[in-house]
Amino acid sequence: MITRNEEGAIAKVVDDARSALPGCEVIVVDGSSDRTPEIAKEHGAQVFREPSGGPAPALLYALRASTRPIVVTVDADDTYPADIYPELVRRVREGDDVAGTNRLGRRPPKAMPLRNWVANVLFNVVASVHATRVLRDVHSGQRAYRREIIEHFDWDTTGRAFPVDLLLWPAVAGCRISEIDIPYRERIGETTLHRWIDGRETLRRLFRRVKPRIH
Ligand SMILES: Nc1nc2c(ncn2[C@@H]2O[C@H](COP(=O)(O)OP(=O)(O)O)[C@@H](O)[C@H]2O)c(=O)[nH]1
Ligand SMILES: [Mg+2]
Repeated sequence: MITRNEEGAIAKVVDDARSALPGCEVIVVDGSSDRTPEIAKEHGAQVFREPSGGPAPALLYALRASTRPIVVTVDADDTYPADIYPELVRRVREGDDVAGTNRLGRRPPKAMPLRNWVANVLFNVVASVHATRVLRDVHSGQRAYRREIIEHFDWDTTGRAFPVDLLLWPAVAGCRISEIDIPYRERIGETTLHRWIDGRETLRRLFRRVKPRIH
């Protein structure tokens, strides 16, 4: 996970991950000015200072930080359910390249403002047309990845919408993907979402010709 000032949520998120996935390594790539990194360490996480450049380079650093064959991501704000981790990992063990989660459902969850939900649904319609297969939540922060998937693409870590490509590129490349419907909770602490900037950045990623650069 990547963290910026998640003092109120980090202890629970780390504890929940460790109890849902016994034996997992918890990696936190942090850019906080509060006590998030100290708390994460106290709760058993390995903490790294983020490289410069914001959340996308931090996330790529986190994805590459472990040598385990399956890497799971989550926001450190307690919005995602911990009890779904074992199912995500099971799916990758059984052949998925990416097992994602879908927060959007048929109507907006209470924790998501209507206009965010509508924008997210539209983003996924565009992504699905682009990938010629159904994608439901290109902005989800909770997914499991087969390690080779992370290593096989030359990711674009500019801007703030990197999770979009983490699902879209494998989909376009014909990788095996699934998404599980999950409930989405109210976050602990303040969001870092910049609605308009992040929306524009998402559209840039969705509309450009996807040329996954496989190493
Ligand atoms: N290391 C690092 N983490 C960040 C940064 N910006 C956001 N995060 C973390 O990225 C995750 C997703 O951010 P969040 O505010 O939840 O975005 P939202 O889910 O779109 O509202 C959270 O765990 C944040 O703490 C950053 O600049 N650096
Ligand atoms: Mg979040």
